[in-house]
Amino acid sequence: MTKTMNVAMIGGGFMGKAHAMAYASMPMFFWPAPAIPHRKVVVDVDQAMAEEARARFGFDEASTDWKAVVNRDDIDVVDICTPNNIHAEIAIEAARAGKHIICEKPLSRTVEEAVEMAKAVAEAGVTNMVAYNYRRTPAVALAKKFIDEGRIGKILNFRGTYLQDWSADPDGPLSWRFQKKIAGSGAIGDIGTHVVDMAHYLVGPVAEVNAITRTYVPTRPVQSGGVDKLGASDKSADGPRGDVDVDDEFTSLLKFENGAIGSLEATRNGWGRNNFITLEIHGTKGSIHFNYERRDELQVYFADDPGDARGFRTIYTGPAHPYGEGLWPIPALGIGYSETKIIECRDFFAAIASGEPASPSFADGLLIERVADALIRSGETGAWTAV
Ligand code: SOE
Repeated sequence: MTKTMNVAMIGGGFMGKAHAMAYASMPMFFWPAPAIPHRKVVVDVDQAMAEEARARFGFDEASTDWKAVVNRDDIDVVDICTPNNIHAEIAIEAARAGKHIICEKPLSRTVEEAVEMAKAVAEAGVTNMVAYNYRRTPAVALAKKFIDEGRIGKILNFRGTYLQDWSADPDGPLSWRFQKKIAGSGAIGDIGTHVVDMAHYLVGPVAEVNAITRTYVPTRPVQSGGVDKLGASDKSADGPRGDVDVDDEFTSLLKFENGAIGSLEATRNGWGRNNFITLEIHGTKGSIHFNYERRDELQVYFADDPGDARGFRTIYTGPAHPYGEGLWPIPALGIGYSETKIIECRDFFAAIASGEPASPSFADGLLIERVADALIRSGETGAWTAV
């Protein structure tokens, strides 16, 4: 009999929507499911928002008191979908209460917070995961399989980008994502860390970075209402403006511990790019290319193909590939953002059920914070900076 586990979700915004959909759909895709997540309580900043999230996302109860909820005996899992500034406080309280924890990315604003979070979950012995979902795109997991099988040989170079344009308009609202005290950093923490996670997953730990960081838009219109407004949908250019004190964009060179080299860049100001996450990896025996905007496809080149057949081939992911057993029955029917979150949910509950560590864990999230911190410091000094 599959166990039902009660989830308390803290934060009912964009990420709350993605996680709630995953809780509902995960057993529909992956059966037998490792557990049945039950949407027990959702917490938001005021009663009206919490009640709206409850009704919309299918939770039994709404609350505004995360501390009380996290300490309830009938809660098994705490899901942190809040802005970054309260990840640490909630996670540490939840760990002390013995709850399994999934936390949205980035794990924290600073390395210091991440150290405390990793320590708290290790001491409590609870399952812990950071929601870096893109590594769970089947094509990225297929790239990992080919790398682990040695199909592209020893990795020599990793080139990663994450380009978006939702903040290219200087009159786009001052989301919390532009405020250091809430976000910790800008493009580095918000989207660059996704690519660092995939670099760690596919290549190995980053050892040293050299970064250039830029803030192009120093002030933005203060946004109205309590809900984060990504992008320019709520323009109020004539209203008061507040300071942006994080990076808009960075570009960097990388050295990996295993000797591979590479580059990583991210921006939310790159007009025309939406969720342009690209990975290009070459090794001694072949190459891999992935672009999230064509996420059903993995481009691979194997140097050991016969000379007259060499060339990049396109593999459309489907039942023969990672996670294919639970997803759709025909290749290229379409992987979406939701599917990546459903797989993440399956892997998180599978880790709880098996007692094996989840991945990426808070300890992995801490390593990513160390890279983010090195990128910020290198951006300030211009020097090669050890992680
Ligand atoms: C905004 O840049 C954002 O919502 C990120 O915070 C997410 O992590 C990314 O998946 C989509 O874009």
